[in-house]
Amino acid sequence: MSFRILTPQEAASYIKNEDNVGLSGFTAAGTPKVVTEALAVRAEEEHAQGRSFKVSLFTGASTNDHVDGALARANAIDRRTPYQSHKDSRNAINKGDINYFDMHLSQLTQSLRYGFFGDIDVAIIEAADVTPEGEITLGTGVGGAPTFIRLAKKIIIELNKSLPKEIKGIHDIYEPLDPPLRKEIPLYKPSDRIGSPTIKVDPEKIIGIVETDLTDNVSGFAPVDDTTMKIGENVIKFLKDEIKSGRMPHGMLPLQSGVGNIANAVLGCMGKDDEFPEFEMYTEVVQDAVIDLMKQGKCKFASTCSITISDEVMKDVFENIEFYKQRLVLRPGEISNNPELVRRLGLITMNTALEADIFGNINSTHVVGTKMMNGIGGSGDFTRNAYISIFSCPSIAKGGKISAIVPFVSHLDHSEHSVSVLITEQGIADLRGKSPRQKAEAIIENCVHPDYKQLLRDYLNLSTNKAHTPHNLNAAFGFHNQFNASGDMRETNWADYVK
Ligand code: 0RQ
Repeated sequence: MSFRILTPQEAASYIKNEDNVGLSGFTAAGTPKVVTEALAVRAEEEHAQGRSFKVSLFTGASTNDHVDGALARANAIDRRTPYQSHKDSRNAINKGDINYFDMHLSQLTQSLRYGFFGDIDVAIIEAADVTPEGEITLGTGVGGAPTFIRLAKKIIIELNKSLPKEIKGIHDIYEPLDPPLRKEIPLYKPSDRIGSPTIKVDPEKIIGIVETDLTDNVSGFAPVDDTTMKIGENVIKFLKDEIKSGRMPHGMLPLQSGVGNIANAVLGCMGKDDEFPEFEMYTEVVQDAVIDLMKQGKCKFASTCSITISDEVMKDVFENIEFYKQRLVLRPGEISNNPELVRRLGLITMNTALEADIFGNINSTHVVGTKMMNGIGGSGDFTRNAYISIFSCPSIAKGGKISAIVPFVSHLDHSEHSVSVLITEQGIADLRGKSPRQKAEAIIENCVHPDYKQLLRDYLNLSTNKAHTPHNLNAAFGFHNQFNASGDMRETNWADYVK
């Protein structure tokens, strides 16, 4: 059948107040760009007439300014899951205007298939191509698109002319059966293909096509500075020691890397180190640094959910798409982040902590215990099931007023049981095989900033009784209380807590 060409405004008019809307993509990659802008305008018009208009938004991960930015500014989001990282949606979440529930990315689509959050009314899908028979070739990110497309009552396609049709073949679409019928997912190495390059859907469900040529417009990274460089070097040192000591089978296991400046810097350091071996990745996001590593021949293959790269690097990928199709596969988030596969493949996972405590617990999400930053994203999917799980972060934030390492995390995302190694620019704390007291000593001596070492050594001695985990529960949030009171954790005085 031939599809109607719609304007973004016409497409947005099919979306109703209180609808559940699913969007393709993962990060800015593969995420729709024009219909949500029109939806934001429509919401503002409805609000001006005194009518309520909000939708619930389900995505693969974070999105772009056209989605979380525009819809948050228009106060058009009711529920939001599983991950966001836009400053406007973050502010709306923390004000209570958006009901955000933070989920492990791999779990969203199964939860939707079981109906935990209601039906998917509309799916907005960015595509490189769609045939009259309803065969869709996605763009640079997959996320939850296969499930959103199958469950949605109506589908709007954003056909993006900036995507080459030759991208077809880079995707590997596989949706597992749900429990109790699920079988083993038959993937044994990062480059295995187990699904289909396209998604087939009843063309009757496609209500129309909106044409666009907007690019993903992924923002660049902060240049590598002294701190991120040292973190990168420490991660590489740790991994090279593992190889030398024979604790890393087959030379190197597949790597997973989180998103952001630190992750990009760590990967950049791998490229500069001639002794670092060739490797493969099984990850959810490929950033600019990975494309460089592929060109160098250092990264042999990457399985991912999205290619989240700057427009300049994307141009190179599109111009040499056949080269990259041999080295990249794009999978749904449910497969890129699948715990069964993470455990089977033996991933080395590298994620960033917002805050860690001296016992190895990690807070990835909450600023000073209460304000949402982004969300847990895929970090839990990977960390809990890793062969070795590494967390890294700068030892201090906000010019030293915040120690990223505290007595007790103010929110817990990854418990000490799932964290193998903590790395800052100060050094490496290998936590494997250590008791809580031994972990605390390793973290304080190797990872904590000099300004905070003595304060944390003193904290360990505040424990009121002999205990396996020597906390003083009155003082456990002393750093946070001090930050809230004076804006500088260095001014913490333990005497205030042990009077
Ligand atoms: O604030 O931007 O105002 O300067 O937090 O910190 O050091 O630039 O690190 O950009 O890599 O983000 C954990 C948020 C780190 C991210 C987090 C302030 C600091 C700065 C950012 P400014 P950095 P990054 C794969 C895996 C969870 C999801 C995940 C994240 C800002 O990595 O969201 O891992 N992870 N997904 O100043 C208060 C502290 C702080 C602090 C830093 N202790 N207290 N503020 N900051 N430490 C990706 C996906 O799942 C898609």
